[in-house]
Parts: sequence; structure tokens; C-alpha cells
Amino acid sequence: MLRKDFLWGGATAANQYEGAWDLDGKGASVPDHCTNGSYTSPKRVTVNFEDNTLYPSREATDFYHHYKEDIALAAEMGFKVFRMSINWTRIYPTGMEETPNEKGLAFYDEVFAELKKYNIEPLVTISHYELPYALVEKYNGWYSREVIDCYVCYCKTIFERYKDKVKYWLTFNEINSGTMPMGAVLSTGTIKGYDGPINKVPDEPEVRFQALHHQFIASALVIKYAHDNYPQFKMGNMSIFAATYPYSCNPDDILAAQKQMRIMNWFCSDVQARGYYPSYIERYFKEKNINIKKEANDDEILRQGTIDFYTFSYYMSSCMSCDPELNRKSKGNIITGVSNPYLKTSDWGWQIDPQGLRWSLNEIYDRYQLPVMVVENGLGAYDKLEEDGSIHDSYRIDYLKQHIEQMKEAVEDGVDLMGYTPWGWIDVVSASTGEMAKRYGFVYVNKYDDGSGDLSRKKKDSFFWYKKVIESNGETL
Ligand code: BGP
Repeated sequence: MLRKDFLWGGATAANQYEGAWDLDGKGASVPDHCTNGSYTSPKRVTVNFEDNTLYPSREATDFYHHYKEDIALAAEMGFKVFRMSINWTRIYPTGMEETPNEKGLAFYDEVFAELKKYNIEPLVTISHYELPYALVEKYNGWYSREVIDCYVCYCKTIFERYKDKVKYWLTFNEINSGTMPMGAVLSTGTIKGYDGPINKVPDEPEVRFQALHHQFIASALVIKYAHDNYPQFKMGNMSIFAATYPYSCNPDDILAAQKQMRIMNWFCSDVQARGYYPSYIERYFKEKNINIKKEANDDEILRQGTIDFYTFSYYMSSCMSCDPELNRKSKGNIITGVSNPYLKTSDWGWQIDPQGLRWSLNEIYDRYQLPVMVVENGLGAYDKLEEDGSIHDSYRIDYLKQHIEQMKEAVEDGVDLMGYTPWGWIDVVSASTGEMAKRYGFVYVNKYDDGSGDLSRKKKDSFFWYKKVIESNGETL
């Protein structure tokens, strides 16, 4: 049984949802420099804005002008929690101003007031894939230590402003995306001068891991600051958890899977939950010729700023194999690895593995013994809007149902699970491809890949299903 105060809700991120990219003093962030794309044609980052190119984040699905309507829809489904992010560039347009942008702050006051009206708890991601672009230009993003101060200043501002409105905070979305080349665009912003497709960004492990070190320090500093000044706050991490299995019982496969699990899934949260670098990373750094610059006090900072709860996104699992032929032939998932013959794959090549969620929850809870929350999960799929305005998304219901069943199993296994916020509870722009066609929502937004659409909202079949799930605290699936 799920606990009585289980936090049911849904997740979004400002850069994929808000739009209003240059209204009321907002500055440009990295996603505002990203074009649209698709599964087969990667989105691009452009240094300068191009005429006649679509930048989907600019309007996105326009939460900025629809927040009252959207929050009412969330309330109708019975949401207890609403995961959202604050857009850094709405508060500090370049990330470097001395004083915050009052209009930006006022927008979130209104959003939080609206949530309060329905008794919905906000869960706020402080930085969700939207570094101010000015920090890329000036500092090569998180590669420079100076960005830590910019982030700390931003956090202090929002903590003080929203201290009575927000209790749950996540310092960085999917922080471990910085371990992968694509993370340079999405997360670390180490793309100074880069102009090109997201999948061709130069692979610079040392730069990314240095940037990650700065994110760890920034995260730890603000967690300590929050604990000292706002004892009511609960501070969490947020990691991608891509369950990784050995493809076979060949010991080489087992070791390859263990290595992948460590670098991809455990490294960042080991630092954030335990407060120090894990021993296994030394060897990886040596192999990759990565030398991280740390300052004298850094180890102490990490020790003092550990998380109160662990959150993660879960979409897929993957397999590791030492067989070169298999690796060559297999498409695997976006993350890495070879395809699992026991699993089905989504239209975007992500392998669907509900039991992997149970396994992951157990692994995470065994390791850290902290309350856990699944803050993203869901099926990106093509939806068909029928003439009568209905959307029959039984595939999405199936996916979510199977994952909730496995969450319940994990709870029976002993995991302390706080809540569940499926990704993109309302349609938003895709982070990896920049398209609208990859939809996750319970609510359909009339917005298309060519930028057309009147932005009207429609309830999908899954909307009515999820409402019942919440009403029954997960008993009616
Ligand atoms: C995660 C991100 C989200 C989100 C989701 C789905 O990586 O935290 O921002 O978009 O994945 O991914 P996509 O939009 O690429 O399908």
C-alpha cells in the first residue's frame, strides 16, 4: 500500500513549458538558442538567432499565459504536488545582475498562490536545463567556478522570496546528464561558441566533469544554506536512473554493466547523498585522463551539503555487452548499450521496462536509505486528436499502469516512496528532440511542430484514468 500522504502529481520544466521567452524582462537561456528537431533530425544550438528558424522554447505550450487554466486542470485530477522549475533567466536575465527582475519573481508568486488555492504543494527544480546563455558566452557555462556564485545568489533570492510557499526543492535536474556528451548542451552549458547539432557537440570529458564538480559544490553550498536558514525546507537531488543490466552472464558483461551503473547512475548521487567522491571514480578519471581542479575547502563543502531525499527520472533500461558484433548491430537506447530482447521499444527507441523501476527503487533505497521520489516517468508517443476532440491514449495508460504496479511492489519490498510525478502531465516541448510530436501529457495542447496551433487544452483518456488512480491512492489502476 502506498502511504496515505503519497504525493501524486505531474512534472514540467519552465524551458519546455512556459514560453514567453522574452517577456517581462526575461533573458535568453540555452534552450532559447535551440532549434526544433525530431528523432531523425537532431535539434541544433545556434550562437546567433537565425531568421526563419523555429525555436520551440520561445512559445512552448505557454504556461505563462495559461497557468490558471492548467493548475485548475491539475487540481481536477486531484494533484497533491506540482513539479515545476523556476526559469533562472526570468529572475536573473544574464545570471550576473546585482538585483533580481521583480516581474519574474512576481510571476512565480502568482503561480504559487494559484497552487495554494487548490492545496497543491509545489516541488521546484531550481535549475532544469536552462542555464542563462550569457553565462555560456562569458564563462563556458559551469566549467568556470564563477558560475557557482551566480547560482548561489539566484538560490538565495528565490529561497527568501518563496520561503513560505515552497518546501520541496531540487538543486539540479538530471545532474548526471553532465557525464554524457549531450549534457554539455542540456545541463553544463560547456558549449561556448558551439553552433551545430546537439549530437555532434565535441566530447570533452574533462570539461564536463570539471563543470559537474562545480555543480556539486553549488548544490552542496545551497543545501547547507537552506538547512541553516530555512529548516522547513526539504532539499533533493535529481538524477536520471537508467537501469543497466549485463546482457549475459559473461563476467565481462557483468563488469561492463557495473561500470556503467557507477559512472552513469551512481557517481553524482553518491557525491550528493554521501558527501564525498566515491573511490571508483579515481580509476575512471585516470583512464579518461580527467584531472579535476578542486579547492582546499571543497571536500568540506560537499560533506556539509548532503540531500534530504533522493529523486530521479525513470524512462528505460539498457544492457551492456562485451560482444563487439552485438554492439555494432544494436541500436540500444539513447543513453548507451545494446537492446534487450525481452523488452518493447517506444517510437523514439526507448526500451520500456516497468520491472526495471522496481529494481531501481530497491537499489537506490538500499544504497542511501533516504526517502525516494519518482519525479519523471512516462511514454513519449504520437497522439491522434479525433474530430470530436477526444484523444484515445490507451498505450500511455498501459505504460503508466505497469510502472505504478511496480512502484507498489517496491513499496512492499520496503522502499520509502514519497510520491510520483509523471513527466509532461500536460504536453510540452521534448528536451532531447525539440519537437511537439513526442507527447507525454494527460492534457493535449493544440500546438504543432511547425509552430502552429491555438494552444487550446483537451483532456485525453489518460486524464480521466489518472484522476481515478489518485482518488483511490493507486488502488484502481
Ligand atoms: C528528461 C528531462 C525532461 C524531459 C524528459 C523527457 O530527460 O528532465 O526535461 O523532457 O526527459 O525527455 P524528452 O523530452 O526528450 O522525451
